Amino acid sequence: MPPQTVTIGIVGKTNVGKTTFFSAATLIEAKIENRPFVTIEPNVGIAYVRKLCAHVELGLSACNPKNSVCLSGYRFIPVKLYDVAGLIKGAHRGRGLGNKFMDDLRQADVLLHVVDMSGETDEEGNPVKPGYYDPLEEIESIEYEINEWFHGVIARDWDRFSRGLDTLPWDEVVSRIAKKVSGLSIRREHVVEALRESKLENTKPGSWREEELRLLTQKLRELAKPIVVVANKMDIPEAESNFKRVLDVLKNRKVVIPVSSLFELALRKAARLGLVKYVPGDASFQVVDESKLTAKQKIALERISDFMKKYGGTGVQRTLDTAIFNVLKMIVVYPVENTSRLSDRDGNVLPDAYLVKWGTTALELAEMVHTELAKGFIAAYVVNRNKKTGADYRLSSGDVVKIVSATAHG
Ligand SMILES: Nc1nc2c(ncn2[C@@H]2O[C@H](COP(=O)(O)OP(=O)(O)OP(=O)(O)O)[C@@H](O)[C@H]2O)c(=O)[nH]1
Ligand SMILES: [Mg+2]
Repeated sequence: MPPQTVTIGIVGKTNVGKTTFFSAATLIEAKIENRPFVTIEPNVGIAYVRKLCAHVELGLSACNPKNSVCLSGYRFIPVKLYDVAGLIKGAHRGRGLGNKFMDDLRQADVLLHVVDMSGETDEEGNPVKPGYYDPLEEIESIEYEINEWFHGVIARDWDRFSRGLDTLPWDEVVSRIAKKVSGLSIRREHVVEALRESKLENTKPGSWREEELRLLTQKLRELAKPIVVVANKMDIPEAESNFKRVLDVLKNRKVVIPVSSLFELALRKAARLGLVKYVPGDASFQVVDESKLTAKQKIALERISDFMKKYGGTGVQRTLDTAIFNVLKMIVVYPVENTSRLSDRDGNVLPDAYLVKWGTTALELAEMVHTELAKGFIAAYVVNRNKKTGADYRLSSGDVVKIVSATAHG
């Protein structure tokens, strides 16, 4: 089975720009308004992560992508994006829309926490003057709500569940816990690591106190749903000093990315209308025909251009790429059939780009391409390294791989 599409969840206080970020990344029209709780039902769409295409790295003139897109030499690989309703402080006690809707994010592999860096929305998401509300307070209080949601889901029924575990061998205990939490997209390796970090290995779950269970769920959240902070609305002047302060306070504890979702959305719309040439993630864009722009459009594009010079882009693509490549440490590999043409059987050059976990082996890749291929696995030929490797070879980003198998597939 091809690798499962990675899922990214967008979370945050209400009225901070979550849906604007979602629309910018997916170009799906969704309701955006400057008031709290506009989004109620989740928006689901496809966004893309960007990596230099292997056809460029290998000096080919072009490729024929099938499961992804190639734009100006960059391969864009699809990921699933979820935009849900907003949270406010006290959501776990039922304030605002509560936090039950967060269950829509059970499948998320990573969370983007959108924060209003300008401080122009108060604790409840109501519009106020820029600089009024402290985004640092927002980062902490909303993360607390996310943790409460996560803890609530895992701790539900814990007493009854844990009672039966104390007489079982440790390995079985781990398996039972992994099964209980699997609906939150938590893998067994996350459970093993979280138990280790909470120093709960080889102890009796029935005897864990509330603090111990909390520590475990906190570690599980950090491992299975890591958070990237989206410092949004950086186009508003008041955001800049807030951003510096937030970075200073958080030091290297969190990944924080300066973003203007509003500018990215405007730019992608302008590109769609043919007014500008813009490849998402680029640090600049080109106006196609100056004479076709209205005075208003010119001013808006100039502002956007200045912003991009300052921050190296709008930050939306950078956020998605950071979440997938740096935080989840995923890599891109290209399975092929024909090693001289780097193509599939039909001659499509580098048709598929697979997003896989760092550490994935050649045999695991064979399984993703086709289970039959894996059954008859003989070797993997890594074209870009001109190297024949075995089942245990750990793939590197950009590898173009032909699986040599005794069982022909297809
Ligand atoms: N200046 C500026 N405004 C933004 C930015 N992103 C969003 N906004 C504005 O913020 C307001 C709220 O945007 P939404 O995208 O609806 O916010 P949300 O977080 O989805 O809100 P709810 O669904 O109601 O919780 C709108 O007026 C947007 O235009 C940004 O990067 N810069
Ligand atoms: Mg919304």
